[in-house]
Amino acid sequence: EHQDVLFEISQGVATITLNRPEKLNALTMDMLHQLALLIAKCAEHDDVRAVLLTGVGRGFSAGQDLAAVQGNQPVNFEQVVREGYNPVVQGIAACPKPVIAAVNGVAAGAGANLALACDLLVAAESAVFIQAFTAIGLVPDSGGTWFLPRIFGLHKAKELAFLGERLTAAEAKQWGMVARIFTHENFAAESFQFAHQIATLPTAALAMTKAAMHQALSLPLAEALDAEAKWQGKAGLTTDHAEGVAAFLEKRKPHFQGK
Ligand code: T3D
Repeated sequence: EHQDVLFEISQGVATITLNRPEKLNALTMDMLHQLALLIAKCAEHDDVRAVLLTGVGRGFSAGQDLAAVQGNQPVNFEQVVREGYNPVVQGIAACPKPVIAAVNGVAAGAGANLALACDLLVAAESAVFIQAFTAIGLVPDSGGTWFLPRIFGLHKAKELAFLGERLTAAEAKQWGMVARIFTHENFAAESFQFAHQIATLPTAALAMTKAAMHQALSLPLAEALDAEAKWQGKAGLTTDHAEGVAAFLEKRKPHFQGK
C-alpha cells in the first residue's frame, strides 16, 4: 500500500522520506501531521541519534499542495499554517537530535523552509531553493521570515522572498546554508553516511549546543554567557564527556554513546 511519508531507523539514523514524487512531494495536511508525529517519535526514541529528512524523485518538496487548497471552498490559511506547518518547524527546533535535510532536488515554498528549519542541510548538485510564496501572493511561512534574515542578512532575504528566484545548491553552499553537496548518483548513500557520522557524535552535547544557540539568538551577551555556564555544567556531567577526555588522554578515538 502506498504511503506518502516513509520512515526507517537504521544505525542510529531515522530517515523520514517524502514519497509523492509525481507531485514533487507537495505537502498535504495528512503528510504534515505524519511529519510532526515522526519527528516527535525521533525526539523520544533512544535508538535515534540523527534524523534525516529527504524526498523520493526529482523534488525534495514543492511546498503546500496547491491542488488541495484551490477551488471554491474558502481555505483558512492561518489554520493550515498553525496546524500543519508550525508544529513541524517547532518539532524540528525542539528535537534533541540533530535533524539533517538531504535536499535531493527542487525545494519550493514551505518545502524550502522546512529544509531551512533543519539543523544542517546537504544538497544534491541539482537541488534548487525557491521562495515561491510571493509568486502566488503569499508570505514566507514555515519559519522563512525567521530563518532567511538570519542566514542571509535582511536584504538578501528580502531579495530571495520578493523575487522568488532560484538559489542553486552551489550558491546555498557559498552562503553557508548547505554543508555538503553530493552528486546525484551517490546522493542517498552519501547523505546517509553524513547523517551516520553525526549519529556517532556526543548526541546530548549536540542537543545542548542546539538549544543553547537557539536561545542565544534572542539573548544579550551577558545572558548568553550565563546560559552557556549552565549548559556546560550539564554537559560536563555526561558519560560522553568523560569518554572524550579519556580517549584524548589515551590517544585513541572516542566511542560516544550519546549520553
Ligand atoms: O495553506 C496554504 O496554502 C498556505 C501555505 C503555503 C505554503 C507554501 O508552500 S506556498 C508555495 C507553494 N508552492 C509553490 O508555489 C510551488 C509550485 N510549484 C512550482 O513552482 C514548480 O512545480 C517547481 C518550480 C517546484 C518545479 O517546476 P518543474 O517545472 O520542475 O515541475 P512541474 O512540472 O511544475 O511539477 C511537476 C508536477 O508536480 C506537476 O504535476 P502534473 O502536471 O505532472 O500532474 C505539478 O503540478 C506538480 N506540482 C508541483 N508543485 C506542486 C504541484 N502540485 C501541487 N502543489 C504544488 N505545490
